[in-house]
Amino acid sequence: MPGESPLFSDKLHVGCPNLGDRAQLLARFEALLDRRWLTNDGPNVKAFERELAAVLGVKHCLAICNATIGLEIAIRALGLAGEVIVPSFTFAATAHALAWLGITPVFCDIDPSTHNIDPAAAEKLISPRTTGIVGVHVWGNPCDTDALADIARRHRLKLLFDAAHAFGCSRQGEMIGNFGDAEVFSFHATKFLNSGEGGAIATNDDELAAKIRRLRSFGVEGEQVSDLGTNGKMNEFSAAMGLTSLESMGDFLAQNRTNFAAYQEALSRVPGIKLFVPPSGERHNLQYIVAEIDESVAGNSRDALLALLHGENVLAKRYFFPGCHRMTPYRNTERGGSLSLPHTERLCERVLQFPTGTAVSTADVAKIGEFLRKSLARQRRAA
Ligand code: T4K
Repeated sequence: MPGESPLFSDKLHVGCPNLGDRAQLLARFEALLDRRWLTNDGPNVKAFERELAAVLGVKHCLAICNATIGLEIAIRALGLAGEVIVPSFTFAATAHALAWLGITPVFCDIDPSTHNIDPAAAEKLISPRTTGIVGVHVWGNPCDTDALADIARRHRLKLLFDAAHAFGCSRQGEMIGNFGDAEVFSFHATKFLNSGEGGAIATNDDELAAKIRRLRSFGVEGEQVSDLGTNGKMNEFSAAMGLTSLESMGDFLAQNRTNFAAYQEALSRVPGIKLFVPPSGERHNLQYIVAEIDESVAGNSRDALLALLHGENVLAKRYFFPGCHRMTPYRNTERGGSLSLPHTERLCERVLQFPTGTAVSTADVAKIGEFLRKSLARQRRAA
């Protein structure tokens, strides 16, 4: 309420970093300083890659400086060109990675029940210039990998997954990291598992892995420069952070699970706010608490709710507003602004993410729920 102190004295963020054991991290920093080996395939990077591959059950997992560069490297390694089909409902980085390489992102609508690319809609967008599909496992919920793989096979397209949100998630019991030609994870500070900045490309294809390895290090092979590469290497500090985060992954997950249950309970009493529930029977990191706001029931638009929450220091987010096809770099292109993607556009107006992770307690969640319940009820009575 205006004039009153906010619900929380400190800001509650979506994406406040999960931190592993501080003493262990500092010990790793000391050791890498003592070794004077700071980057270029150092022992922390090698260990991080081994551990990641073991967790995912994948043959190759190559650490990268961030997922955006990871996507660019994977796109180049797969030889994508011309047009690539991608959902508009994703973080700008997915589309940018394509456009940055001179490829036209062809924006596709989503299945509103999963928030992921709609395979049938994707198939309709295939043209003679199409070379691939980039699916995004939005909020860590797996895409329909079978349908997309079938389309890719029939049309001889490459299939890449942006798995930035999906570390530790599974589809039909198989860990994300094993689908398509390759999958790209993000270990950015805001992610379930973080290395400060960082990412990884997972693949079961030996040849592709060898190419990715060259491309992330200037295209160098031995003393020769064999490919047009870039610098996508992860440094030893990030890998130390990643290794330390991996050791605490169980604690991160436990907190996310408890918070998710608390949100389920708290939001069930708030009409018009529907929590997005991930598929049951799968592994899921629950790093995003996602809700859809039905204005006609809640009595508030999503943006009005956002302002209300921000006033109380609950810094909810509205990923991925307004949808890539309506963002400045794309909206005036042939494939952008004139496009109608009804499910994407509707979701972009309704979706909201709430804070979770190890910096958020179940008591915080209960307070947020109670605040929403009371404020919206008061507003409904006044209307
Ligand atoms: N593909 C997808 C589908 C993605 O979602 C992303 C990134 C990528 C690809 C590319 O991955 P990377 O190249 O980043 O590895 C954030 C993240 O920066 C971005 O990594 C993430 N997705 C995206 C969904 O969220 P912003 O613009 O929301 O970041 P920012 O700085 O506003 O931070 C979010 C909240 O977290 C803030 O309220 C503050 C808090 N925060 C942030 C940082 C960095 C902290 O409390 N501590 C911190 O250290 O994009």
